[in-house]
Amino acid sequence: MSQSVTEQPSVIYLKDYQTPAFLVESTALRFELEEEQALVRSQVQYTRNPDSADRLRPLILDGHESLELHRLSIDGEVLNEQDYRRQGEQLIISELPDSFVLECVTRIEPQNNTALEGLYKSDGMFCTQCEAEGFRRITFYQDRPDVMAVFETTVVADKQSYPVLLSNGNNVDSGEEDDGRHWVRWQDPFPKPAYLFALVAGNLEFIEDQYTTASGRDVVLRIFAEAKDLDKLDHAMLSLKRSMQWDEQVYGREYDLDIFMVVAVDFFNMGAMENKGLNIFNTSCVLAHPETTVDTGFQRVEGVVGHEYFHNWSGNRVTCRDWFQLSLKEGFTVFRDAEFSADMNSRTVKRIEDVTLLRTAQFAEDSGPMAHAVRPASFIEISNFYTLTVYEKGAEIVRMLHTLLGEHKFRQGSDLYFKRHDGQAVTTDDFVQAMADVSGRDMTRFKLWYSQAGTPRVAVSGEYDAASQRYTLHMRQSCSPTPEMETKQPFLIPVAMGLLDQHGRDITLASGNTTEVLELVSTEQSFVFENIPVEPVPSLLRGFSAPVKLSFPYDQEQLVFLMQHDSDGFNRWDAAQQLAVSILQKLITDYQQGSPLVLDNALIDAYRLVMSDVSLDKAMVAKVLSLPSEAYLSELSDEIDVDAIYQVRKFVRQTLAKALESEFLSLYQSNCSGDSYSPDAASVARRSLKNLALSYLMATERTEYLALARDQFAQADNMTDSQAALSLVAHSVHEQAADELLEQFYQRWQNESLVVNQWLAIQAANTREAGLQRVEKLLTHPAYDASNPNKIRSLVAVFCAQNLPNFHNLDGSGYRFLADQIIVLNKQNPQIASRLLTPLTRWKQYSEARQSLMKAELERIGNSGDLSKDVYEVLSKSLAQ
Ligand code: B3K
Ligand code: ZN
Repeated sequence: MSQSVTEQPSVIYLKDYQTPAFLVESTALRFELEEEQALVRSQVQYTRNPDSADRLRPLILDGHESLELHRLSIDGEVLNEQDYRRQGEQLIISELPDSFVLECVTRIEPQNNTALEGLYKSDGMFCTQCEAEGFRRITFYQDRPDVMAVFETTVVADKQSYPVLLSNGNNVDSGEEDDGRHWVRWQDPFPKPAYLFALVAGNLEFIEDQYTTASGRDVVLRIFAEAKDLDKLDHAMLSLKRSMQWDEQVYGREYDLDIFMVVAVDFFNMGAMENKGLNIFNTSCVLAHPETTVDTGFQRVEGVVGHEYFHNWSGNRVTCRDWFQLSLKEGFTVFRDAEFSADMNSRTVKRIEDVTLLRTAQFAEDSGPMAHAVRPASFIEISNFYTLTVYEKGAEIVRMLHTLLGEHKFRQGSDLYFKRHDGQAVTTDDFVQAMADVSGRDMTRFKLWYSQAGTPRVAVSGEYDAASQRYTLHMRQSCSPTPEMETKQPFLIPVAMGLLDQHGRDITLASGNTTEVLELVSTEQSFVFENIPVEPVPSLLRGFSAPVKLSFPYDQEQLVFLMQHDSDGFNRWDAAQQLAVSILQKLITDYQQGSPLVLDNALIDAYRLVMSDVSLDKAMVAKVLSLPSEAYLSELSDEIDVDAIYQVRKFVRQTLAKALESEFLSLYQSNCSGDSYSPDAASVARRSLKNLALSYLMATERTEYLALARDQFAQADNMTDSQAALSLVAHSVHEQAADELLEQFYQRWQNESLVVNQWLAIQAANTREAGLQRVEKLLTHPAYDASNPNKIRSLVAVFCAQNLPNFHNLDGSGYRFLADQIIVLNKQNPQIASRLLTPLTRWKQYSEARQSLMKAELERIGNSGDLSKDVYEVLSKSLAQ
């Protein structure tokens, strides 16, 4: 469905939810796959829903306008055109019996499906993506998550071209036909909504393993990919087995089918999809090999495999009633995968990474035109709500419940939730109710986290009275207005905290603990601590216990003190961040006023301290020594001054590099190792520190370090070291060397699509002048494919999000380029088009000159013709600011 910017789009409201008029007992599907079409026959057993008050309600089926309807019959009787109505995306049938079988034959063209939703082709293989509303591109159905059915699926295709035919559940039968075609039948005994349906047909190979569940059931594990990628599946298999075991140990959840399959596909709109028993993955989230994959890639595979696997319970066995409840499964599952990754690697580092993402991207979303509650009240296109707010902030809500209840009660709550709702489609209220029931707590105020958008601010001050040995923390919370919500009620904010004495030791608090969780529930509140012998330094929001912007008037000395002594690893890192942010922000003001830039020695001294602190783990050191990103500095600015942020950050990096050159060199040397590659946490940490040191050495612009980087590039036996060196040289002042290495790298890896994506991304991020021309040239390079989302993300999205000086060029060329891309993608792949809009939606935060350039491009997109619902929604909300 497409609309012009002036047409009224239909907005869907949570308050309008109605139970479905009919329930589905069973769904049988038959797919005849051919090169020019697919014929889909569905036979669905419907019964009128006893919970639906109106017994005369018609059956309303969803069906995309691209569906060609060939036949519709009820209990074997063919319907004529006057027996039903096709209206927009719906097919409506009235006057139905209470129970009947509806048979429907549709014709679709997967080979022309460029939106990559429903049934489409990726590199010659058929695959599906049905969440959220892709099933309606396959057949007419009640395509909503609260309609759950058992599925039987028969797939028929040419045997030579498509030897592997997969669907959900267990393989129950198969056979051959005379004409070279074959078929396989799958049955999934667990009732599921249509969004969890999956089908794959292709020329695939697989690796196989097995897992015995805690109760002794054997499960076959298969991971499928094209033959050339078969050597890149071991890490995913290991991650899968670890996930299965972790979910048994931590949540008491076992796998429930006899087989669990994962398929890697190259054309995919997002990371992966948790279809029951048949997960489909973007190759970027499943393939891993030391020679072609960087350390963060290995960790991403582990995290995403875990995430999709954990959905089997948090998402599939217990699913969402409607799409407003998306965070029910996504927030909970992100929390689960984060804890899994924390248990497999460094807990503190994982937390630092997640909070960094939240503070940069989610906080920006929460203060922009698309700001929405974790459980939104309305949407135009649900695909636009697979956001950092629903996922990451949603996970923070679950983490807060965990903090408030404690490990043991939280587990009881989760057990109750799964037991009470197994096989049901439920709401975030149901989830919180299970936690309320096991803890006896009233969660009314807590639930505001689901319904109120915006990032709360918490301003804290401390007051010490030596005579009475009393320390008081005064807190004040507020939350800025967001679209459609002017005023907010106070949130329940759990503030985990401790107090440090003059030696940096934790003071034991009245509870007998050194960390306490304060519950801030009103606008203003004070917390009193008795028997505090000296004026303490408070350590606040330990482990980032709530998704808020907390401020305390620390001076530099106190921040350095916390950096050295805080028993909470996250807060040690955060103190360093706060120190760096305050110094950078002051320099940004100096730059804007034309004052000379001079770096405060406090930062240099703090860095030196960290480098010599042997108690810290290497990954932590690397995190502490990384300056806050341009994106984070932008998020913290009232008006984003692109040039100042870019120049100041570069100046600070260079000054640190020169001041600490010998320290960085010895850090580099002491972390080089002759050991063969392993993606374990300690080795990853060592490489991250080594490559961070190399990045500072390269920032000095001295030629001897170019030689060092070139050596590393030439000798590396793994992609992490090779790519780190390439990216540093490519972004350096040594242009000739940059070109040489980029060429060598391409020659070597041109047949590895995922490596080529990295090669594109490195060039897209290059801030040297004429960045746009380089990107435009790459658009026509054989390495690029404008229909593959991974390529678009690597080149276009990276340029627009990470190449500040070039994208924000004051001649407007960067903005124009992005708008041109969106206008094309709006027709081809609306989901990707709408995602790409993000940098332009922030137009209000820039200088007037940039504002008008960005706004003009948004308007040009609006006037470019039929807009998809996806683009329409983001565009109209952006322009309405
Ligand atoms: N549930 C899918 C997301 C589907 C997005 C569709 N637009 C992946 C995940 O969160 O696990
Ligand atoms: Zn998910």
